Amino acid sequence: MIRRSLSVSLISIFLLVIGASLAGAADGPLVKLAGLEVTAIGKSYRPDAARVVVQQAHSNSGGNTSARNVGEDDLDWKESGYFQRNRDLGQVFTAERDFRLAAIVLRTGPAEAAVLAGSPGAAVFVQFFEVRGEPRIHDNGTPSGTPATHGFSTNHRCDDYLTGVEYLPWRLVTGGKFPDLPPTRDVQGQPTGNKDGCLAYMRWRFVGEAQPELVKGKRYAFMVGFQSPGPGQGFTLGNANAAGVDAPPSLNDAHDRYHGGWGLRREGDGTVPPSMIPGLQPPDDATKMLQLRRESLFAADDARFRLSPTTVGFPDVDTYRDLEFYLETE
Ligand SMILES: [Ca+2]
Repeated sequence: MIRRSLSVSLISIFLLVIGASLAGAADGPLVKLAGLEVTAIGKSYRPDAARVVVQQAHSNSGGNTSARNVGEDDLDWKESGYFQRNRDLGQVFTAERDFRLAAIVLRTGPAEAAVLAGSPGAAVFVQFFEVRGEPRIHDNGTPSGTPATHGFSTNHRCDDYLTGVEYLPWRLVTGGKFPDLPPTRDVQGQPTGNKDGCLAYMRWRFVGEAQPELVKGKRYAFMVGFQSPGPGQGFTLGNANAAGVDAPPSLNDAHDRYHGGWGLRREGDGTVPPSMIPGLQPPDDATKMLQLRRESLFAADDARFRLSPTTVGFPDVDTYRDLEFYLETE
């Protein structure tokens, strides 16, 4: 299991090593389309072999892999020195044949943060990217059995990340609302005890022109999130994560559940690494507060959707992660 054990000096060294230039804006058209409809389809889902072209059908039994978008006054302070960043989540996949994508089936996560109180009815989007290049694991060379260099995990895999690929913004599909799943936490952030929103399948369906035509052999990515900030907007996605595995870095070993892609995120304004000012409370200094808040909120308008996704995290848990997902044709 990944354990957060903070070591500020090690983090500083790591930050110097990886530099601050991993995240950036990506060129490419950003076609905006309405035509997203999101529905909850129950706790069981049997993929129809005639309609499902690509799938990763496994979710871990624990963990909160969260997408969220809250306003600046609702950001959650972490004692390690930052406001928890707003985040979109996604997945790279490979089109195994030419097809027109009608829907993505996703599953909420198993644990308590599956559906936060502000999620049902909130406007959501799906963004598509074309993915160019060949992924290479930037292996920091941390020996197996020793902690990640940044100190955020006891696992050696968690300071790796991917290079060698570009994510070109392609289409942004809006018009959907998060489905009416019962919240697993209430407006105060306390558990409701209702598990109906955990491990629940959702179909994110595209209507008409919003259905992308995908080309055999090409890599793409989809990313989902809340369009605008709002209180209590957060949900988790079920996924298979091999970041905690004690094995050499690999994107296609037996621990990886889907060799055609990997997990992705977009966090805050994209600053990598994020600024951190450890403390029980946020700093008093207004300038520092402004900076910390700005880094944790999404950029306005198109700047957010033009920000390149990344696998880099603290720890990096996306490189070795695949969402549970099913790509359906009509
Ligand atoms: Ca994978």
